[in-house]
Amino acid sequence: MNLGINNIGRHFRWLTIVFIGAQVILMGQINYEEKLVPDYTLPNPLITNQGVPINNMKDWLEIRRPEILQQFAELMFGKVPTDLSIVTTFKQTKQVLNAIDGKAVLKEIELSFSNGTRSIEASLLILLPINSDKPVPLFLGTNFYGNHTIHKDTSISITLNHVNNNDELNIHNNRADDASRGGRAHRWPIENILQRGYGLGVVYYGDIDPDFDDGFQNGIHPLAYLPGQTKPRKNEWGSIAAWAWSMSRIMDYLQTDEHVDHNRVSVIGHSRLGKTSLWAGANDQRFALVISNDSGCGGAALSKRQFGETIQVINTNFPHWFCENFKQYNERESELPFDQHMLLALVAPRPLYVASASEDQWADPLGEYLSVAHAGEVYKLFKQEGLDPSFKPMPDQPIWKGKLGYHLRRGTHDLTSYDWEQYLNFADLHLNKN
Ligand code: GTR
Repeated sequence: MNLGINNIGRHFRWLTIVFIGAQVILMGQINYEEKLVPDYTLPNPLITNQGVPINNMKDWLEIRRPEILQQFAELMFGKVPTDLSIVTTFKQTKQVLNAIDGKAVLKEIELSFSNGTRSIEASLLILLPINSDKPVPLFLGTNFYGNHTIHKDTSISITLNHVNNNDELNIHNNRADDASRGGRAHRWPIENILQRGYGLGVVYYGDIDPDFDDGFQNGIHPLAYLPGQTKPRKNEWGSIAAWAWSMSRIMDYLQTDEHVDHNRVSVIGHSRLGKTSLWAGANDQRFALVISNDSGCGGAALSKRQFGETIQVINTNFPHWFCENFKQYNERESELPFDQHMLLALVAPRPLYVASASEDQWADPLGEYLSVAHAGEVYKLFKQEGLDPSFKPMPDQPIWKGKLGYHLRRGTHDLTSYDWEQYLNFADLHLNKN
């Protein structure tokens, strides 16, 4: 079995140090026992930092929501630099009228990010149902190994940027080629998505910022440096915030695409990219539906439970994901002025779906459910039903109340057609597809 760096933590339970090549992976002391979860108090999303209760939608939207958003930006994901001088331009580089075995119109849009002296390019792949005569709702997602991995269709371009090696996908020397075409197709049931009347947009996250710790020398970050600056400030964007920011730039493009109904765009991501979709959806209210698949620590899971992956472990193994300020909470979860239920609450009153997998204890499925349930307090302000925190979700029995959806899929850490089936049904219900 090839565990790969990203899966190692799922297989070791106690203090473990693993050597992979030159890299040391610290797993820390991982708790998987419910009875060992420490006593914790969740901050109330409906009380301001000054202790003022929030009891109406207006005060939530105008006072408390910006306050929470600011805290997550400042202390966890990192702010997009305020003096950002990156200009994003879009250019359609390809159109194929009968892609995906004649089921889709395929477009590729080149996104170019430039600060005037330096630029990087990313490729947005858009697939639209072949016979749609009106703008379609669309799922927008990020992928781990390149757009060409989501389907074997040879018209999909292969990224020239750094790709993390993966033996199963035949990716070596950090370069992708034809050998990995369709290698992640099981995560993207494209035919079903198209057949249900939805479009799909995907971007390879490494086009925006390669996913390894290089001190922020490659990808989008250096484009924002002021003269003499060599890394983001302590409160400035890590990689997740950069990936999420790019989702918003893609949304800028989608607003100009007459084939896409930009009022019905759902943002979706799995695992670290589920953390990304949550942060994108929290920041950008143009996303009509926000979906987090197995996002775990730093995503939907409550940090203060310290169940499965912890802040210290994630910051050690992936020092580039969050901002420098977040490291002060390593082994200090109790001092965090927020928890992840407040990140989810930032999506309110828009529909939100969180999913877990029963064998993905590393991501703390119960902590993910509780997070949605506690975010419900804010949805209630909008006269929406919430989920009951004392309820124990059962595998393969989705729980939907009001604008909130949750399921615990039986199985391992993955994005499967079962997950997608729920997301499509939920989108049908909430995005009023006709
Ligand atoms: C893991 C990491 C998780 C999750 C996952 C993934 O190793 O610890 O937080 O993000 O990677 O993205 O696949």
